[in-house]
Amino acid sequence: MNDPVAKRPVRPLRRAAPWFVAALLLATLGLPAAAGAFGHLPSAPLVGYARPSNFTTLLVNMTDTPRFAPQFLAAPSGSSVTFHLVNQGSFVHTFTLLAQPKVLLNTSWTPAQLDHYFTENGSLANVSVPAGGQANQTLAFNASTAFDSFEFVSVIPYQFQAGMYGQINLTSTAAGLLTSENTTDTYQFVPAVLVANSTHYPFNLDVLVTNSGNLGHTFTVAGQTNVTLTPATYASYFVQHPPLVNAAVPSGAGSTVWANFTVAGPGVYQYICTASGHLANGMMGYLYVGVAPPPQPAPPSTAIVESWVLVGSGVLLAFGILAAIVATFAGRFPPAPKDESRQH
Ligand SMILES: [Cu+2]
Repeated sequence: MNDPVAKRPVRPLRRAAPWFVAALLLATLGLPAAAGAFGHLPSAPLVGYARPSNFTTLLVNMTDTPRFAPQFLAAPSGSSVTFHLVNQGSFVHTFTLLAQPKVLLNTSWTPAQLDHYFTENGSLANVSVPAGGQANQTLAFNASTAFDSFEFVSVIPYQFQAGMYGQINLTSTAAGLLTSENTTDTYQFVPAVLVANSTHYPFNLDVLVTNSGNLGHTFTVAGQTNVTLTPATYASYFVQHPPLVNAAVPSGAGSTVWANFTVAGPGVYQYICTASGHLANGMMGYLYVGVAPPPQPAPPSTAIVESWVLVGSGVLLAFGILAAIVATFAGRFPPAPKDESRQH
């Protein structure tokens, strides 16, 4: 048998493989850090600016209670809105959207009176969804609908009368009038600073409040500007000055509530959670309307960690490439052990 080392084909890629694997592993370690950094990049007020694109999809569940869930929807005017209708019940329901803005139908009407209204006034949409079924209805709301609210009802006899109605609020296309807020089990609003700017007053502000923990909370906004509420004073204050909105955030992770309210004028509005003991634990924030918020501390940056990881990956990768090149031109390094049992 000839010298097995000389005969063995050089496999530069296999030789370099450990370096590539190491580089890949290190790069993989770096990716979550990078993703985390991106997730935290916007400082607190900017999180509130998260807006739907020009194409908004709104999920509307239909139940046998009978209810629309959620009951209140919001979308920017000047956008194309797709209502994704899901009938979760075992009865047929309709999504019948009024053509007239700012009109609320009378729940004491008979089914015949309700039908008569739509015969006379038409509708923007009238979709019947069978039990367990789904449907999509897309409508374009042009910019002139800003600050309009359209009611939708189910026209199946006695469903509207029993409470199956809701509203879609069209916000302005101006930034900041549709915003979002989260509640946590550590008694925090995230962000604790909301910013809204409007070209006119009063205006409607729609805040989607999402429960990021499990505890129930409230999103309660003081009715006056520049008021500082404390655990000892807020209850009596709200008796004197009703809050702009007092939205109950249901318990359970991921539950949501729309806090839709009207802001009369610019200023700083404090918002708090009125659940017992939560404000005492610091559960409050400030809504800056037409007023610049104080500068926010920069979020802790993971950029240094990332660049080290990326440089490390690069170095390992370079070693791998170098090993491959060396192996290609110089054969195996180091030489294979001369172990006869491993030859074939
Ligand atoms: Cu709370």
